[in-house]
Amino acid sequence: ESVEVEPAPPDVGIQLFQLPWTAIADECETTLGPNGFAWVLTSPPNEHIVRDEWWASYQPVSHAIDSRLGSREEFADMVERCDGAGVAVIADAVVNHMTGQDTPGTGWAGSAYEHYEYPGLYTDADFHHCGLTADDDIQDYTSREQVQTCELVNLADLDTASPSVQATITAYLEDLLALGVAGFRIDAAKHMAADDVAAIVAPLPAGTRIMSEVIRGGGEPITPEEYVGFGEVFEFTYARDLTPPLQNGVFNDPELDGDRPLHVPSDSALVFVDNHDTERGEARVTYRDAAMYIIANALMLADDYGTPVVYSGYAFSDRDAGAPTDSDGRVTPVSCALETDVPADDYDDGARTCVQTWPAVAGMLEFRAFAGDAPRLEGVDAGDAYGFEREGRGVVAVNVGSETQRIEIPTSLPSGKYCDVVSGGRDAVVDDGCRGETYTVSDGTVRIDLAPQTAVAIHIGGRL
Ligand code: LM2
Ligand code: CA
Repeated sequence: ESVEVEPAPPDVGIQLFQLPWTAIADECETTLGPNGFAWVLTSPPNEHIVRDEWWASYQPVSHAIDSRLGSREEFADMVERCDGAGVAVIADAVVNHMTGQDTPGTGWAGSAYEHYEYPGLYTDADFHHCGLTADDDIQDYTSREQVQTCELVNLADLDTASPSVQATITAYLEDLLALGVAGFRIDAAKHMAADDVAAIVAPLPAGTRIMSEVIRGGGEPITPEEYVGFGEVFEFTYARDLTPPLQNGVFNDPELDGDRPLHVPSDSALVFVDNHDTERGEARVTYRDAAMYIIANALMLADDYGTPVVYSGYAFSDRDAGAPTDSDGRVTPVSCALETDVPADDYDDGARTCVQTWPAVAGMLEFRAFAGDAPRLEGVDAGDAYGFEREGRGVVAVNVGSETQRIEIPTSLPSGKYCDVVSGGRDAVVDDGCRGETYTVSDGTVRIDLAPQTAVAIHIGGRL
């Protein structure tokens, strides 16, 4: 009768958007490590133009690791402290382009630059001048040549096919590896030929994680599949597919025997509910609606497809607004407190959402640790509710409607009383009780009465 299942730390990442290195180091020790995150994705560490908007980070003026988010020393210290807490660091690598500024200037760390001149680093000959559009900007996303050799919103487009440009970019990535990072998000990867990215990362040590951002676009010739040969890719289809059921309560099981149309294979896929671009764009479910956000994250973290990346940023009403800064212009370090930063009803602009501390999120990481590689079984639909089992390991159920909904899910979990990790968080079993709700499995079924807009998740490690 007794079932012993050892939890295995899941490969789950978290993007801490525009958070300074000193604050990420604190987060690794106080929240990310304890809650079981395997890695953290930082914002770009490169020297950038001096502007208040968050997107200054995406306009490099040199490959110096010195930015509004912290110095090189602070970056190195963060990696060391995160490693000590069991959290690897993935750096956002902006290497498709340099700035989009037409007028010369001086960067955050003092480097002089012009649009196509970066002294000691790149000169005009190192850039594409595509000559395909009036201003050399990308206009037609159905043209591979435009997307990869013209300029993305005027950003000076590096000639990434050039061996010397490739070598310079590789040296930048090697510099970050020397500071201990485990890998990279390759920003705007779609705007570089897959062969160029492959050549840039080929010299890096085996095991370096390469996470290409290739936004899948209908009718576009460049696909994420082109980039899986040398690493993982962010699969934008996942969040897009997740949204309609959350809005209309009509859940359709994904192809449970492996193939999901318009998805890269599970091992190559990084999945997310939203990121810093989509929360300012296409995402319909964000921190602004905490109940639905928790449901979306619970479904993602319970799923057997892909490597989930949780997102944690700051509240904003102006899409360009940067994170709050100190008087010296550096982004203000803010720490989230474990178990106290539950989602707020309403955030002031600039307030950190601290999603890494939400008990429901921490509880779902624990669920995933127990779910391991158990397959996702066929789901059950009941009104606006839906749920599924990870075979023999756990059951998740959600109700996206405005009425309480009963759902009965067949399960091979052993009979008994289980502690819900969404309401209870991680380590919810205490002194033979549960910090959250409890649900009973009997005769191969669990019956759950789901309050409006809630999720419930029970797992094999949470039997009372
Ligand atoms: C990305 N991935 O492919 C980033 O995730 C995304 O956040 C970046 O856009 C983009 N690609 C380039 O790295 C952001 C932001 C843009 C911003 C750019 C450059 O979403 O709004 O563009 O960074 O900082 C801004 C202005 C734009 C202007 C451009 C150049 O919004 O109007 O274009 O700077 O000065 C003339
Ligand atoms: Ca390009």
